[in-house]
Amino acid sequence: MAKKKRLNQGQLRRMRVNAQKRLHSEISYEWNDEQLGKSEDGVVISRFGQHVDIQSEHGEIFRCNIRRTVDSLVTGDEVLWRRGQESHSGIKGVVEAVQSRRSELSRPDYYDGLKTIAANIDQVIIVSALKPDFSSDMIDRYLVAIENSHLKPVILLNKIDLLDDTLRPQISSILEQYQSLGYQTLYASSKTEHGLDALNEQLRGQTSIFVGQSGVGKSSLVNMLLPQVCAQTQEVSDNSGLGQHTTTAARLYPLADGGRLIDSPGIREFSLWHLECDEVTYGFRELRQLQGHCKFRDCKHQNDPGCAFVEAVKKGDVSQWRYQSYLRILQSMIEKRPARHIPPR
Ligand SMILES: Nc1nc2c(ncn2[C@@H]2O[C@H](COP(=O)(O)OP(=O)(O)O)[C@@H](O)[C@H]2O)c(=O)[nH]1
Ligand SMILES: [Mg+2]
Ligand SMILES: [Zn+2]
Repeated sequence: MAKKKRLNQGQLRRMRVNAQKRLHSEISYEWNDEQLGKSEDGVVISRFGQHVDIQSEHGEIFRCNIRRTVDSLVTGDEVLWRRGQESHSGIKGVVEAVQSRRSELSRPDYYDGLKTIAANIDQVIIVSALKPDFSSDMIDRYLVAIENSHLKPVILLNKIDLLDDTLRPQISSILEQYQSLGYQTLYASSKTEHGLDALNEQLRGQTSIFVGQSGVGKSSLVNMLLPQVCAQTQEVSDNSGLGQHTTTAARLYPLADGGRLIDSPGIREFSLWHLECDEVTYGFRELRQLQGHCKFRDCKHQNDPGCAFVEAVKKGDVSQWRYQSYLRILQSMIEKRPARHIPPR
């Protein structure tokens, strides 16, 4: 077998510089006014660095570059764009303006600060599954983030084909408790297509985003709902049980009856350190209403006398596991909050 020739540092560096130059000349292509058609409405399907895929009102997709005056563009953004008379290195138009957002879902990035994942969303579907692992802590973290974004959360348990007679009652009991807190819950299996109709019903006419750990089956659910799109899915390695990172950018899929569905990249961990403690409390519906009822204003809600939270747990108004999950989130915020600003890599 021929041995691969290894490139030295200088060659590698020159390759990188040339690639950068190529990229730069593509993205910095400046359209003249006469090369462009009239302004059209469009929606951002996906963003790749300095490029963006726009869906026109007629459903066609155009890869565009972005005017410098547009400062932030994410999946779900409504834009004004113009198509070019001809394409340049695959770029077929330019985005000139972005409409103001009805809503956005963001997550904190350790290096970049708060990053918007998608815009103009109505509901966030938290997808969980027995595999890679079922974690109500993870669901709670998503709920805190979603409640603080003032979006509607829906909890979906996927891969129910994996539930056996021991696990089914345990997991159902947890989901029922979320239901009693007022959260909508759904059961599905992208393998057996169980729950397809209910999910279609839930998504009808709305803009929804799937969030959840990598490997829970978000892209498989997209394929169940829209068999023609063939979203890329990944086998979960049976050894580690860990899902791999497949989807790199959030991607929007138009639904047949007017709704939109966004598949988001696997988010390994949903940090909450951009939130204040009060906002974490706000993210727990049953604790939110108790806020301000503790005896001491600086109550830590643990051993402090006259704590309304502890009282509510004792009375059974707040479940022990949700309260413990709340304390774990507060604890993790103290441990993981970056101590100082770390400059971008
Ligand atoms: N048993 C079972 N496996 C599923 C189901 N849905 C997805 N999977 C598998 O889970 C793995 C990860 O799926 P994928 O859709 O890529 O997950 P994503 O990372 O959340 O998008 C793949 O191996 C799928 O075949 C399901 O309903 N049941
Ligand atoms: Mg995926
Ligand atoms: Zn308290």
